Amino acid sequence: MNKIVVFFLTLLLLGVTVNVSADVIYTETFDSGLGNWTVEDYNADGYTWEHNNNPSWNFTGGSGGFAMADSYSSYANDWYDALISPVIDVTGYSNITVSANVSYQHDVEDGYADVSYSVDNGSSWTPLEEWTATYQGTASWDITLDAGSTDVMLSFEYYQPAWSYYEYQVDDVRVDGAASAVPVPSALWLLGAGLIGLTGLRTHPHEK
Ligand SMILES: [Ca+2]
Ligand SMILES: [Ca+2]
Repeated sequence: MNKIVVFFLTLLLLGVTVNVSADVIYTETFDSGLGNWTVEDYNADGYTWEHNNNPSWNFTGGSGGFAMADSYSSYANDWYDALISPVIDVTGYSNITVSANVSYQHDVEDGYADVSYSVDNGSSWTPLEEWTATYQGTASWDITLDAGSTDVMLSFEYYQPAWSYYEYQVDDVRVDGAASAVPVPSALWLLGAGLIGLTGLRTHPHEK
């Protein structure tokens, strides 16, 4: 095969291999606690998100432990509370997808369960979802990050202006992304590897 053709086929193969990779960036199953997630008790009543380790109470479609803002058991008069992720490093990724298993059972007028994200360490939040009707199961959202964004945070917020027979549950939070184009140093390294390979091909016949 013509050496030039081999050279460009090699580059093409390397390029395709690098650009199609999709990775799991982050997962949290809440099976052994809330991990390094934090809670915000916005209405400051002492009732807020907590870990629950009773799988028979997990109505999200997930398994094992989960996070829950539990109106029913607490008997709290109202809820305004958020479950907030740690900073998730998404440097080098694009096409970010967030997914989670959730259970929100709506029975209080004006109550809602929402999902939002922040790219500025929690200073401001962008809505992804706001459920004002019962929703149970897997949900996912695509996030388009501005160029230069390096991290995201997630917030699951529960608002109930009265006691509810139900609750808001979250399990199996996952962040996926596609690896961005290869940085220049890596591209040069791959190019170098390709050239070494070609050199080997060219010199092989002379070794006999
Ligand atoms: Ca779980
Ligand atoms: Ca509260």
